[in-house]
Amino acid sequence: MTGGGIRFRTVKRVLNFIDGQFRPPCSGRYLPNVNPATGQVISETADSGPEDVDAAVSAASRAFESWKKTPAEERSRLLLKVAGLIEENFDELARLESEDNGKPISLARRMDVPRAVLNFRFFATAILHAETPSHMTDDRALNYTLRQPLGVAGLISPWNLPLYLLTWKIAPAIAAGNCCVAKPSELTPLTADRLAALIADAGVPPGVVNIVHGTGAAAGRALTSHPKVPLISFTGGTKTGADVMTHAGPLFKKVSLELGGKNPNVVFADADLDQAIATSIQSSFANQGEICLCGSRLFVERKIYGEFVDRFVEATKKLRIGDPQEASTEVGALVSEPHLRKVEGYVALAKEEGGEILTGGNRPGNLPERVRDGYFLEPTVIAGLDCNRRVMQEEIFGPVVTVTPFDSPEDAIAYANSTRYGLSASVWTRDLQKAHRVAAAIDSGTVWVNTWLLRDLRVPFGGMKESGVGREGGFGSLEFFTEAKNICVKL
Ligand code: TXE
Repeated sequence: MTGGGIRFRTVKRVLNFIDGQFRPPCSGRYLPNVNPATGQVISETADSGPEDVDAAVSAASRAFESWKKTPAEERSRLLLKVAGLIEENFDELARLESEDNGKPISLARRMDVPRAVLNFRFFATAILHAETPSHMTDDRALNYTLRQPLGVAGLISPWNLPLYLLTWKIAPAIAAGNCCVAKPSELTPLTADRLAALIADAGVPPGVVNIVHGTGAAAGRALTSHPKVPLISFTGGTKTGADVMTHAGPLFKKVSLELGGKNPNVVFADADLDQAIATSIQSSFANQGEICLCGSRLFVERKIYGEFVDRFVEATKKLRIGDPQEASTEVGALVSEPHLRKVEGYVALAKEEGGEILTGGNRPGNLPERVRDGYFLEPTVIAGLDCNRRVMQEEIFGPVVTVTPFDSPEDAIAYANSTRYGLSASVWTRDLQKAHRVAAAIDSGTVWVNTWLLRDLRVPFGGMKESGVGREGGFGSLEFFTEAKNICVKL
């Protein structure tokens, strides 16, 4: 609506969720939230600071007194209710995730929302099967170990898999009997906002889950440095992880960090090439390459390098890039304009470093009208770079993959391990012995053999080197979100 040259437009305001109520931020300020596929502001997000975080921590501390005593069966019932409500609101959540992040709606439907449901179901049922270890000290004493919740968990999540990663933290935190204050990414607040309403609808008591929106520098840091938050679970960039440690360390918080990756994808000549190529297309470009587990460095045995690269480039060119809301779209928009510029900067750097762009590297020219101003980049394949080049060393986090030939398993292992990251890797071969040997030698928290992103929620998940600290997943998550207390009874 326009009037006298002034443009009025009302957009939704995303408020904080504290003590079971939606509340405006103390500052009264809001951050614009942009749909990256259109460049349009679609909502405004509470720009919270320490006062809001403090109010959320107080609410969580109060709620903890009764939540920690709530029987596991009742906690389980409430978490299952949340899972059911996410399922009932499946379509809306998938749409919101796609609009907020730029990802294809097909991916949100296939991955993000189903995984959010699963996260709640998995931990809701896991707590019903937890065991209490005991140790007999000959005939002198009986030891048994209680696992008790810590209190208020601080949960900081990123923008690439907003609902998926937020629920990966909230579900185990509250299943274990903690209350929490979650800080979603300021770039993608919409599904967190919807989840807050569903949590209230499910009957989870006020204060058990609190969500504070805002920037990392203000709201995030207020959480990592809050003295009454004894535990931080963080997923995000490695640089930000260092800042989290700087603030949480002196307060001796329990910290779990899931950080960046520069994951190798090693293809031996004896691999099933059809499968290796089809899956490598996914591992390179799914979610526009904005998944910490994406394989951004492809190493291919020299004997098949030419054939592999030809077929891989061919398949890359066929990827359908376009309006994320279209069911057939395979590659959507990058999350923000600054992020697009960062990724484009790496394409330019690759050329300076002597790399050859085999395909992609540009903003696509033939986008539909609705998304013409969005932050799109063609899926890009780069060859000819040495492993020590910056493009081969730094996390780009976009639809950009490098391809490099290797001659022996030893070379492949050395190349794979040549970065400061160690999150995940894929190895493609039909030789079982080689698969085991190479997988054991690669420095990363997860190694997939002849597959990618196949996740069993029971297994330990996390990174080596600068990809993180600690492991979550299965009972590992429940261990992280509880404190062990040994009780020794003299017999
Ligand atoms: O993430 P940030 P950014 C990588 C990727 C990307 C880079 C930077 O390479 O290009 O990180 O992305 C909150 N104290 N990954 O800057 O800043 C922030 O508000 C406390 C990998 O967008 O790490 C958000 O909620 N919190 C990754 C969350 O941290 C702070 C996913 C993550 O944002 C904070 C995303 C602070 N000082 C990016 N500063 C993965 N591992 O999956 C920011 N935050």
